[in-house]
Amino acid sequence: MTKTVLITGASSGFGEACAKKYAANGYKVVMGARNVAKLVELQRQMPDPSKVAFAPLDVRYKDSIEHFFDGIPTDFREFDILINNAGLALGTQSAQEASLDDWETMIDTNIKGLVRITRKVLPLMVTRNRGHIVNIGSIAASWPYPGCNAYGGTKAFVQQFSRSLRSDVLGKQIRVSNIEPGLANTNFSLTRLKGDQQKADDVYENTKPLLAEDIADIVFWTTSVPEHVNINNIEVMPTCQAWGPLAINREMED
Ligand code: NDP
Ligand code: 8X3
Repeated sequence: MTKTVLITGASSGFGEACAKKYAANGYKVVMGARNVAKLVELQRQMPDPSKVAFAPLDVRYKDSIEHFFDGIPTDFREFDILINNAGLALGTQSAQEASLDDWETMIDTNIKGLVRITRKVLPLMVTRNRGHIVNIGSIAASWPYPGCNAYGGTKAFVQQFSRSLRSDVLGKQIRVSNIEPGLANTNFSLTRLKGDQQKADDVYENTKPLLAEDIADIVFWTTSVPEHVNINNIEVMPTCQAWGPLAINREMED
């Protein structure tokens, strides 16, 4: 039987690449995002547009989530895979200077959006005793850097929530995976830097970052291993990225 994958944040970056990957592999694909024009265009580009459905989705708002699920055609509602991908970073200022509004938007999107979507889909998976939830975390969950503050905090939530979900569904044929990418060239930096294209380009200058397709391949593989295998966590960086030394302030006064 044809499997169905639900992807949040499918209008760009990892979500778009995942939508294309699963569609190319014969899945029925359900896409949600705010940029509906992009979803229309994506559906048109797919090998079989009749196997692709979409509806507007803003994961920050409960009403939007309800309308999204109401708008999914009935023959697309048996979700085999949920890819909780919608998310963003806003700002790179240190914690004492960062915008509290930006922090709240990240929390509303990356945490509250993710748990609300999960809470809609997981009971359906439990009823069918099948399913796979793939959460898109970040290396920022484990490895802090200046300016990562609330963003890293949201992804640390995703990491621990993913593990906790596994504990809760133990005994069911439901898998949960957390994919944690590092530097990846998508619209992520343009969003984080509030539309400053030059600064966003600078983030990737003289690097060979991950591409959205790299992450889509990893997500697809994660859901393609035999059903008795659960990939708990994958942390992935481009080869050009690694950890820095611990920072030490050497200007301490006695
Ligand atoms: P993009 O900016 O390219 O894509 C972000 C996607 O999230 C878009 O489709 C956007 O759709 C969607 N989105 C954002 N806010 C909302 C919302 N309120 N409701 C619904 N959808 C929303 O970035 P990426 O593809 O890189 O980001 C995808 C995920 O990967 C995020 O969770 C991000 O934190 C994570 N990540 C990114 C990394 C990177 O370096 N690129 C590395 C590690 C993790 P729309 O605006 O149409 O709503
Ligand atoms: C995005 C990766 O390193 O910019 O989650 O935080 S990083």
